[in-house]
Amino acid sequence: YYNGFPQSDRDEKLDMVNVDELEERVKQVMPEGAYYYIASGSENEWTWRNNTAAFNHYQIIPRALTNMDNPSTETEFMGMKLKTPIMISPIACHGIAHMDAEVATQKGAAAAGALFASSTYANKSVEDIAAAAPDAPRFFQLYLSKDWEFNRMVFDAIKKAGYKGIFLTVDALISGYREANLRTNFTYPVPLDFFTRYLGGKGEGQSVAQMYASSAQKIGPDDVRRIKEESGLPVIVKGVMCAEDAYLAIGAGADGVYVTNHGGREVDTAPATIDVLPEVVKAVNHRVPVIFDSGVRRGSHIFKALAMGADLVGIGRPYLYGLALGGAKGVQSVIEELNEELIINMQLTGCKTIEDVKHARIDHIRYTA
Ligand code: FNR
Ligand code: LAC
Repeated sequence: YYNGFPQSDRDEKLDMVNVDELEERVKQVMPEGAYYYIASGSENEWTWRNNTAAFNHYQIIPRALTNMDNPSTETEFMGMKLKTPIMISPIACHGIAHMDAEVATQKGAAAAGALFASSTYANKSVEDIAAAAPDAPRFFQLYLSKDWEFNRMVFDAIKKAGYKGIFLTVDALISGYREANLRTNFTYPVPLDFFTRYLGGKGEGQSVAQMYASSAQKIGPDDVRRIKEESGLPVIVKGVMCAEDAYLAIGAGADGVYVTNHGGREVDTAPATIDVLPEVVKAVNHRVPVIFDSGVRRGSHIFKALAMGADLVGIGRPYLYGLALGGAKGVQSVIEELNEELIINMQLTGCKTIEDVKHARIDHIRYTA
């Protein structure tokens, strides 16, 4: 419990047939406000739902007679060796799921050999997160503050904590219209470290709107340049949904482009991310790495995103459910479940390596007449 808010203290591997079933299991054990903060989208939730459904717009072409077995999901990203191309997307306030919050998530991601990204609005400090897995690959997701003293303090803290780069989130400078949070009057029940440490204020009791208000709403290419200069870290722009923003990001010196619609929590009726991935990949034209997320619930979804141009594929909600149900081992279980499904798809398409997957054939669905 934190201040009367119930938190899981579990640390156990999870049995599951698929990751989707975890959502229902979490609903049984998590306070309503916290559950619907996670399991909801903006406005009519069209994008939230279609992020997953849209994967059916693309077909994996099976391959046989390939003389291939024992596929491997090992991959490399910006010099970091990973056991899987599955990445932990940044999510605020892991303390609504587990008492060890981002420390447990980092442990689970490290055990699965996956890149972990912690949110500006984490409960645990970047120092505690790093101490949980000192040598593990880790990125920091930045909500740029209006206060550049805050920004500089963050850059200093994350560099000292061994973070390898920054995901600069540009698509959520205010919250989408999320009715679930209004109905439950959701506020963060567990203090957010950077609020407590740098921004003043207690941390808990912040509403999502207040949290966003503390960050900058006005953001542009010059900010990308300035963050790169002042942090000295690679900067990947998170929230690119069109060619125009890919050109702007790369033109500003971005070291990568992260295609996402924030899991359907921002602009409702924005396209599913898988449907815009081809446009962005074409615009990027192999100049920098591409990261993809939103709606990923199957190994086949990961396969498709990789084959359509992504270098890493992030998951959000599923690992938070794993955290709530099983702590660090629960997070590891979710990543490994999806990785197992990816391996099956690799075997059945003759893809021995992730490089092979990146060259696999995907057809836009043949609509029956
Ligand atoms: C998020 N996301 C997010 N993104 C970000 O850049 N900073 C953040 O603090 C958060 N916080 C956050 C909280 C919750 C509860 C959710 C569900 C999502 C977005 C996240 O990084 C990612 O883009 C989506 O979660 C991916 O979609 P799926 O996999 O959750 O469908
Ligand atoms: C959200 C913010 C924290 O989506 O990005 O809730």
